[in-house]
Amino acid sequence: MNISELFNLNLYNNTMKTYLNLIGAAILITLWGCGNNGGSDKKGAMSNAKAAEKVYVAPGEYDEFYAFMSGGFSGQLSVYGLPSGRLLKVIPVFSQDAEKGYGYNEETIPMLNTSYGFVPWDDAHHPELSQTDGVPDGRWIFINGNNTPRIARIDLTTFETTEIVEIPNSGGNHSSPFITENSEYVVAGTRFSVPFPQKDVAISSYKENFKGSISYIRADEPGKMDVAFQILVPGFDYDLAHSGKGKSHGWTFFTTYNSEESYTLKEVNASQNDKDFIAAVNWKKAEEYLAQGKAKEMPADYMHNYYDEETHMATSTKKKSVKVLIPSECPGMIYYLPTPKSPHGVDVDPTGEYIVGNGKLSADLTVHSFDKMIKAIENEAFDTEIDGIPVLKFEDVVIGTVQSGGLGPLHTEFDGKGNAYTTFFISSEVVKWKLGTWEVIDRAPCYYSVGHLMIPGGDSRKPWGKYLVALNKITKDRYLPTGPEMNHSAQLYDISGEKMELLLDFPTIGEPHYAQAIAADVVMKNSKKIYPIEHNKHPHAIKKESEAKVVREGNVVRIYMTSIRSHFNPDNIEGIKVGDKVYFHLTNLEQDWDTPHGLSVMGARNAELLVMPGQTETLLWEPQRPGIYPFYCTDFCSALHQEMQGYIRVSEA
Ligand code: CUK
Ligand code: CUA
Repeated sequence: MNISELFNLNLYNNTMKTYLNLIGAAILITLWGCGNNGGSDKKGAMSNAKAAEKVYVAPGEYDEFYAFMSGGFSGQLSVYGLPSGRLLKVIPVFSQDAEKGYGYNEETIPMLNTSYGFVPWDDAHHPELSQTDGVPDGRWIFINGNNTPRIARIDLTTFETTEIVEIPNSGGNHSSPFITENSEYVVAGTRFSVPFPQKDVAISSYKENFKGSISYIRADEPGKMDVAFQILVPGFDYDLAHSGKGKSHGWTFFTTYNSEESYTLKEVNASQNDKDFIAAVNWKKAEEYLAQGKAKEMPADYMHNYYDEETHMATSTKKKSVKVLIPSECPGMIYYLPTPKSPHGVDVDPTGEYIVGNGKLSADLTVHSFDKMIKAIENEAFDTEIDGIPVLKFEDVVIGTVQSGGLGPLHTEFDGKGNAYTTFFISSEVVKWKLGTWEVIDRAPCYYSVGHLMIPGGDSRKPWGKYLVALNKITKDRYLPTGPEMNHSAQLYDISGEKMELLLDFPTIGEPHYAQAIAADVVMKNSKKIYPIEHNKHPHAIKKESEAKVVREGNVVRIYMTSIRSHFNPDNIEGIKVGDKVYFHLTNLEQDWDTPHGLSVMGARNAELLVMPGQTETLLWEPQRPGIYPFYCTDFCSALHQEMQGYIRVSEA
């Protein structure tokens, strides 16, 4: 049985027992025997008291880091404190959210518009913090929608999703949204190649009609996210990416697999090549070509949605075309670096010199050198060309191989002290190794089947280091059983010493593919406490209780309502008829931190609002039958919260 068969077995029959037996007890003993630290108990942690002390955050005290974890199939982003592992918030991004009303209230429904219509659920994989000079700066965090290709911006002053742009000519927006050093761009490579532009063709015409795309999306100006340009590339699967930093600033590296351009799902077809490629894109060069007018304007349907914090409203704008650069017409813009065995993650070390390819069907990691790559390009030492993209020679770019002793490497992060940490899915462990010498220093088991890992700042120029979080795919027996579905599991390791030490397990929201963390003070100092009411430019806002009113135009009824502890104004509403479209425009007049009010209306499809201090939100209600309808505040706001209520009378049309 070869490694790729093992990998498949693991995916489809993933009980620990099955594949552990398959791999064989011998490997296990080698791997895990040397992975455990002295004094660890049978569940993998160091002595309980010592570990507890390291993760203990006393009541009323703050965590040292914010950690942002993707929600995977939940379409959300969750915020945890580290080292405590306490859940601080769940931010809806590509999901309707019954906690915050996102995607239910009229203001945020447009955020989930796409060229396919309203798509309120997506699969979010990779959060990526904005950067200045290659260091996370705490302004925004971006995350990809994988299914209906999109990228979102979350504003870290409010922890709310404020912008979503769709990616055209893409299917499965997986290698996204990795960021460039000054947040110039977030990138997006398509996982599925599709006809470019989309059209109705036979699937078997793949080689002729299907193309990949690599997109650069302008990211540094809120409200202006847009596809700056796309690069038309061969029909491989573009899996993951990371941008260069320091000396390699101006480049982005994308892993590819399926360089056979196979269109059936049988792995025998898609993984027969010994080497796939890392695509190295010189985006500064692409910018030059763009400025010279080398791009073709091609038709493309996509949507841009923006939530304006002053109007408290999202608007959607349709886009009709995109600028496309063709590699054969733009020499020097993109190269292929051969990389063994279906590389999954590609990670660039803090100096920008080492480009680590994690060949998921392999035991070894391949490290390429940026300097060697530049030299090979200068010498035009190309092996061949694919659709105008020069393929460099493997030996001209490779600088090291890490003989890990693990199986199924996926992702690598860095501690800023010359060490790298790589996850191994099949052998379920993290391996620590040294940059430059490629020697393995330590290994620690993960419970179970780790995917990504995250070190605070670990993909940036200046990692904070200190902790490592393993994001595990399988939970099994780690927590009290909760039926067939167990929450996914994260594990926190102390990496400040030579050996990794397991400190804590904590459950996560959805499936955390990737995560990012940042020193708490960087984000905290800009965090907003209220929306100033005097800045509220919502078209249906009212600024005082005395402005409350009910306005009818035909069958549209607008209720301009206020909330302040602890009453609504108006609180008795008559004159509503069956068949009316009733808009509750609720402005929360509070100006204190953490004093939202809710509004719920019996029988309303979108049910509830939750309005922050100084904000206006709108609930649409189309009453179906006559009667008396109570409404009330859903957020416990004062001792008189239970009295915060009212009645609406609905009459026959
Ligand atoms: S992928 Cu999930 S383990 Cu979407 Cu980043 Cu590698
Ligand atoms: Cu307002 Cu409860």
